[in-house]
Amino acid sequence: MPNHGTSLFAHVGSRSAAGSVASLDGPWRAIIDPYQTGYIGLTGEPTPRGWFRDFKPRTERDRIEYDFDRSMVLQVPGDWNTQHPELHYYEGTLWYRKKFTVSDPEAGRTFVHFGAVNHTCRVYLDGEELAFHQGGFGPFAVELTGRLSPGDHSLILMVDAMRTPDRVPAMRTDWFNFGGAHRSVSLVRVPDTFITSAWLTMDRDGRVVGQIECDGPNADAAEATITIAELGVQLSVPTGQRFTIAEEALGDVERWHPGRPTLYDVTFSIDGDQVTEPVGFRTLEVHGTDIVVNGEPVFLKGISLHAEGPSGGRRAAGPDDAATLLQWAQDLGANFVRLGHYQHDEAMVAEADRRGLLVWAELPVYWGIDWTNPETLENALEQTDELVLRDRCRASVALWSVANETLPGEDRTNFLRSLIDRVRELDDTRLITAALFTLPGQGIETHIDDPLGPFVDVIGVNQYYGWYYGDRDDIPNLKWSSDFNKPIIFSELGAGAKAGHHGSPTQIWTEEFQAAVYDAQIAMIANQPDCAGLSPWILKDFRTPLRALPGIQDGYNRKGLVSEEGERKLAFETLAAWYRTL
Ligand code: GCB
Repeated sequence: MPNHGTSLFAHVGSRSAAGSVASLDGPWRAIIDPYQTGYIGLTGEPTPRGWFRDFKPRTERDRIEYDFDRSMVLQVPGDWNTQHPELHYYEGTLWYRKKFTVSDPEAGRTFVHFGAVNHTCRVYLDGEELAFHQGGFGPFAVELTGRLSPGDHSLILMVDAMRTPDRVPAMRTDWFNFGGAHRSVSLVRVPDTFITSAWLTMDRDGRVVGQIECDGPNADAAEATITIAELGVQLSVPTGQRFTIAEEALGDVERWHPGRPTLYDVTFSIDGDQVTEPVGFRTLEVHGTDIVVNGEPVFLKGISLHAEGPSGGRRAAGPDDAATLLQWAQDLGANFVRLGHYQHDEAMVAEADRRGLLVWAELPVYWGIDWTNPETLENALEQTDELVLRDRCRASVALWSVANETLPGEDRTNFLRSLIDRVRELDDTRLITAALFTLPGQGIETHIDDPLGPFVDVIGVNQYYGWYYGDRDDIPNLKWSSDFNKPIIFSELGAGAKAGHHGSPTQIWTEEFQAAVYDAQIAMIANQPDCAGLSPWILKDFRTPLRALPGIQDGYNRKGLVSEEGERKLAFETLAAWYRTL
């Protein structure tokens, strides 16, 4: 079912700093509802007396078979799975309720904004359904204007994390399907006509480009001003269309560069509204098989990450988790992070901006997508909008990745081309990539001719020589080439090891085995002329139902360079030592 009643806006972070955001984070009441009893009546149709009405018995005789006030408490933001033992593997429907009190009469417009809710979410205010959203990692907002008179209000979410074949992602993922309101929820107040999205970035030719979108009665007439106080810049720009500013108009602007991130506070104003975003300016190009930032070829010394917190095997949320995880990446010597396999928290990308780390941002188009289903494509496009519109102001974001390990075929290529076209429409300044699936070559040479190659700027290659296939001793001699004369990034490689498990380098699951695979891969990658970087799999062990081996995996993918609690394995230093030499 397509999304309805939702809208997108990009500046919750900056509006929060300006004081026009009220957090709804904290304790919410929750009811587990595996049979959707709160939604479906006796006849099998949606019932108007569903639990979203938040009814209370009015007489002694009244039969109401639920009670939010006496139900379990869940913290938001947070996945539900790690908050109560009975929810650990739960993927069905769960109801959330937050009561809040409005004290002032309404002025302007109010939205409830969700950082992300996995996977589908119906939003109800005071018993009325206002919106439906599908997609577990993108932000969305629902307008509440006209509904918030002073007094108490009940905000209810019906969230369903059930995997289905038509979803994005679909049935099988090698990560845990954490359910629930796992990112912040807030009430955002804006004026009648407000800025929904303000974008400023540097394009491949060093021009500053952007677009400001407004919504409201005066949106069409709105004139916008861009102010960068630190540079003494004030410029008028039109709204609702692309504009270009010569770099010279910004005066003595210092470039944002990996490792040397300069950010400027840029204020976008229209009559009655303004947002301020930290913006960095840098060029990003591909020259043959090089990735070039600000005119210099940059080798991407990367690491992949899941959005899992630094301890406790739970969904990551907020600035503290982002800071810890990205500090670990920097301890490794990384200048690049692959934020796999879906859109990460806004705080993560903002933190990468501040730390000068380049980012690969990714859509959850992963194994087993229903390529020919138009609703699946429609939802993938909605998720594309959410990904790009939220973060296209962030200098750190260098690559938009449209897919991971999808099997070549015409339907797949058509689907992914639609996503690529949409990304380019929203942001033609960054590089587009996809992590391609490669199978072991016939011998030591692998030539990539995936039909998606012509449509991306950078070829991502996931390969697991020395782990799923291939002889470790052959790895240093492997050769990689493609039809496309484009940069290749080894977007995945790695091996599993249980932290603290030691033995010989030939003994699987030991730290020594993992480190030996890294040694061999490093020897190989150092000699690949087309390779512009790597993001080995993965920074930290992460939860996944696919990994069952007792005593070793226990529900975790063990390819982390650190354990799920952050203990470093030997391979951490193997990779760090190589990165220090580059
Ligand atoms: C892959 C997938 C990744 C898995 C990894 C693994 O190719 O892209 O999601 O977790 O392999 O560990 O097998």
